[in-house]
Amino acid sequence: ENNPLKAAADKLAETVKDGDEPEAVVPGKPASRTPSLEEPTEPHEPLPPKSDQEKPAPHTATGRPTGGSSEEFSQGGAYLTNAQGIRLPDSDHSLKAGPRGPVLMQDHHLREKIMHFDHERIPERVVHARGAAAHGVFRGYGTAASVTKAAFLGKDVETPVFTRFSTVVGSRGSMDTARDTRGFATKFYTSEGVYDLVANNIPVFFIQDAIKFPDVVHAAKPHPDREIPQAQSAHDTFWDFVSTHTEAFHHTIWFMADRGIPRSFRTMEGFGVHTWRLVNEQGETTLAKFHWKPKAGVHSQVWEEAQITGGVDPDFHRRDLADAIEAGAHPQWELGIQTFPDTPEQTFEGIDLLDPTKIVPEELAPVQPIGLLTLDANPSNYFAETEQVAFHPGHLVPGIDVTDDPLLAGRLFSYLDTQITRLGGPNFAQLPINRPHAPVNDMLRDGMHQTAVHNGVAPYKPNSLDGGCPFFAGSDEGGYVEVPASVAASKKVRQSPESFADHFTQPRLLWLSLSAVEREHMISAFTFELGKCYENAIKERTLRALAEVDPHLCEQVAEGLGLPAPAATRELPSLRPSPALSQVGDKWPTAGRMIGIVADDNADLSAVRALRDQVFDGDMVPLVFAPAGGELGAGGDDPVTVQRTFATGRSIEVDALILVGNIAQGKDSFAARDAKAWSGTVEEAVDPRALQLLTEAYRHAKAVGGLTAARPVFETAGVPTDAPGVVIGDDGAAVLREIVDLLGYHRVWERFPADA
Ligand code: HDE
Repeated sequence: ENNPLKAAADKLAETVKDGDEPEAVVPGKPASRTPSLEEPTEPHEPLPPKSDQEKPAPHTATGRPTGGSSEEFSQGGAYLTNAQGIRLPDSDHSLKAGPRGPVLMQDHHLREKIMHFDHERIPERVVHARGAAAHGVFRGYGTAASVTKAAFLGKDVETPVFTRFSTVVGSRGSMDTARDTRGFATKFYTSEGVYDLVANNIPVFFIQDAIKFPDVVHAAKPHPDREIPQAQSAHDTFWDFVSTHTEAFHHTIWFMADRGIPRSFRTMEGFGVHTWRLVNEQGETTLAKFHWKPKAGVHSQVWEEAQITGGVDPDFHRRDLADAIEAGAHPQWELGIQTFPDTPEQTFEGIDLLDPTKIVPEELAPVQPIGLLTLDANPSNYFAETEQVAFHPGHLVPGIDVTDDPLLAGRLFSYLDTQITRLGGPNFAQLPINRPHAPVNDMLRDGMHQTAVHNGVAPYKPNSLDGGCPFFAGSDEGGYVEVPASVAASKKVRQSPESFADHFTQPRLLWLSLSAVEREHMISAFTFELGKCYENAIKERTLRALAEVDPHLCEQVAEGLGLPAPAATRELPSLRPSPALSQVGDKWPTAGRMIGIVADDNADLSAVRALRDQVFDGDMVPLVFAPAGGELGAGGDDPVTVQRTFATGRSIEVDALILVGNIAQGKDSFAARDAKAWSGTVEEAVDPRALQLLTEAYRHAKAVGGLTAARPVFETAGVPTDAPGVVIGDDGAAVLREIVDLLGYHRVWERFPADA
């Protein structure tokens, strides 16, 4: 009945034409394979295997089928077995000569269990080691049809995707909130094969030529002698490199801006960085840059918040992504392109499009939306999916081609190469997460970890033994045909073009485009990072570079370092700012944001309940904070579940905070004792941990509110109740309404002293 060989043979019989002897192909009997003198010319499905090439038994010892989809290879059956499917009576005790005797070498179960465990880890990615990922769907708008024939961008075409976000420098176990660039890599399982958009959350890169990648990464990674610091750029080798290699400055200034400490993966932009070449049905080409725009808006943490988060919740971004998806708040990004005419110069408004350290301001070339990404499912196994996914900028579909960007050229080599080490051989495309959803007939054979059982005798072309299979596909059959772009005839040189030479105009453009508060953050970031360096020469050299960006920036950082501020070596250009580069100013949807509600047993619980319901009604997430776990009003009619105790919760988790009571505890209460252990004092009328929640949220420019009963907490904390973004009132619903309005701007930016 369910015989795959017969099915294949039947299918072939349908496609074979008169005179092709279809009757000769019957399961269990050898197919007629009289070699013809000429290579066959008609494409058709692969020939079925010969009888002596049949696959191994189609079922495992546990009764599971061996072939086909990924699930069929994973766990099944009600009993614990070893890897060979043998059922086991015990997996807790080694085989011993008596209960206190020596362990016997013949214990093959012990040996297999430990052997497998010993090899559970694979090498982490050399960069982007720490990541989190999700499944989703991409829907094309059809708006890109005039510039690219890529099928997945067609109107309402839905393509399954897998997106992995990452930090760059830290190891797999490092914290999520380090100041760093973030990776934003998406695998599209399109009908034409896999397309990978391997992007970052910063639109430019440190270097203009891939040959320098090991240098920048060695400089950013921990020092080779002590292997510290972990996941940090704030150390001598990084700033040594950046200050001596000023083409890195544009990328560096971007991650010294708030972009280096995103609030969430959900609030990051993504950038393809390089200029790509798009091709339409007519074969016409257009140059393009890819942008991901988050529907939730671009939003970052503030520095102290990021540092606290690194300690109290190193998995902050990973948790945030998974929780949001599980709660049904599916994050979305719009994919857009900036397009430029494919002229022989490959420049736009004087910007060299092949230079990956340059942006094209959106005001000069608008980002035009071409599709929507929705992440709607968490991985079911971190290792199988997030760890084993293998991205590669060279995974391209017809309609998207490369340019001569020298950084891209090196990437096209590097990603495949690194997977061989990381995934243990060349067959990683067969891993379930990497498998294309389009048919694969690649003639690649054997190698470490080969899991396919290939049929046929002729994995070469041309052949006649396998009926000429597989066939070539030209453009008309969906083949990937490279654009016959001209290559400049020139002498071989190790040189960059003169148009790559300006390292400071665009960093200045970013500085000039930021709001006052973002500039303050950038000054603090440079001051912190350089303050962590030991060598004065490195600080002084970096200050000289900052002087080429802006005198105020340079002077402020110099003051913080206690060093003289150098002057620029040239007259600084006056530039038109690009408002699109600032994260501040827009109003964004508040769905999916977290609201902390702080209460204790003495608080008005009906107000807590009402607030919680209203937060839910606004598609946001309420988190009830209280001195102890369990329930508020326990034993009553409608107790309130506590989600965070003062011991387990910190303000960093919430976007806004509302206090319902005055959180004052009797001296003998658990809360008072716990608070004493925490702060060494119970003198304050208000629990010191509630004060900390409030002062932190206030300092981090979050909207904070309270019912009138909570006024003493604000007074004891020294938080002025008339300050921007502080809302006190008798009506909880009204307080929440104002808070939500403030949340649309992400933070109460007016609260920061900003005179930059
Ligand atoms: Fe990568 N990069 N990269 N990179 N990159 C890797 O590939 C490399 C660059 C990016 O979630 C590695 O599988 C070189 C730019 C992301 O699995 C490696 C150069 C951009 C990820 C590699 C660059 C990126 C990587 C390490 C300069 C943004 C994580 C593990 C020539 C456009 C993908 C791996 C994931 C990962 C090489 C520069 C993005 C070593 C040589 C520019 C998002 O192959």
